[in-house]
Amino acid sequence: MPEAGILLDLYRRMVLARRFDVQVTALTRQGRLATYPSGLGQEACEIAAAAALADDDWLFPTYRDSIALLARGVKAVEILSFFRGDWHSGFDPKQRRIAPQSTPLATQALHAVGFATASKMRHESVATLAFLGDGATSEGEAHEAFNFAAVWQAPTVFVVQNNGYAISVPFSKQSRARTLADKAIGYGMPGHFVDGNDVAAMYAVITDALDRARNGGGPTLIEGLTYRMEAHTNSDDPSRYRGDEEVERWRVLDPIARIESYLIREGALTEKLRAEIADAAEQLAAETRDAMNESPHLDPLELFDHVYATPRAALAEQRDYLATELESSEARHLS
Ligand SMILES: Cc1ncc(C[n+]2csc(CCOP(=O)(O)OP(=O)(O)O)c2C)c(N)n1
Ligand SMILES: [Mg+2]
Repeated sequence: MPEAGILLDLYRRMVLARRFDVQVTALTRQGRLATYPSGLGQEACEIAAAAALADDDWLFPTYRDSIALLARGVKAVEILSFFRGDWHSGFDPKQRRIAPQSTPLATQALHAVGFATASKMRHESVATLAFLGDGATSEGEAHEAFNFAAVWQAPTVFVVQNNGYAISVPFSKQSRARTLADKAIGYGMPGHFVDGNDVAAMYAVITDALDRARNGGGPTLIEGLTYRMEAHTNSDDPSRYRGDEEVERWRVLDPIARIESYLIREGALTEKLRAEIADAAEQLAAETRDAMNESPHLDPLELFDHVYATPRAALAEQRDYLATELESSEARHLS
């Protein structure tokens, strides 16, 4: 069991993450963001991974993992520029050592293995951690990443968040395997099936796997069994494929409530500290709201920058066409 100081830090980051997540979902309803895949209910996996990573390690996240970025220190407004429809990620990957959030399923797992292999060849002591969903494990890229990570003994930790669904497809239609962690045997790496709503367990298992990776022990596949409490994104209606009883069964296993009651029982979390953390979470929500209520100043013509070092004629033509369109629509607005 990690020591109380670490558990308190995990608890604090989970509370902030949840408040952020709830706030962002509200902002999508107000039309301030195009889309948001919520991590509500998955805080134990997300925060344990973010906290277990060393400063020099790299995180390879998916669209689902915004709260892990937050927990690793990326500013809310930088995370959200992507979900506002900006065409590139709003944060500098090198600053916090986080790759851009990947939407094409499982591609980030290959990037994590490639990056880790390069680091190993340079004799650096760096591990990479790739998040994947349960559905993503059915992609060819996941197989390629698992296989070559094991063959090359890449310092990569795969954290599969089995949240029960790939949009509307339940896990029972995704895999016949007893657990996804079992698949590790076939690739020749250790696999761990973990209660993904137990932050202490997730933190302990991920920390060990990262240490092992950094010390030349190769990759590990970790499956955290958890649940997506919200819709897939704000454009999904989960009542079409799952019942309220199932959601309520998982609500009882809420990862924040579990660690909170443990820390209170142990005397580590006082009422004063709990209130301070709640205040910090409210402040984060208010800052996020304020930042999102300002409209971004985006230049649609930026789309054409950085495509080619020397712009091609066809692209230059399209750029001119868009510039004329924008000028005339501006003129229409002004008249
Ligand atoms: C290669 C690819 N195919 C299909 C999609 C469409 N898609 C987006 S999310 C998703 C479900 C993924 O489920 P899972 O891996 O369990 O992750 P979760 O959303 O539950 O976190 C699908 C099929 C995609 N983004 N990329
Ligand atoms: Mg899933």
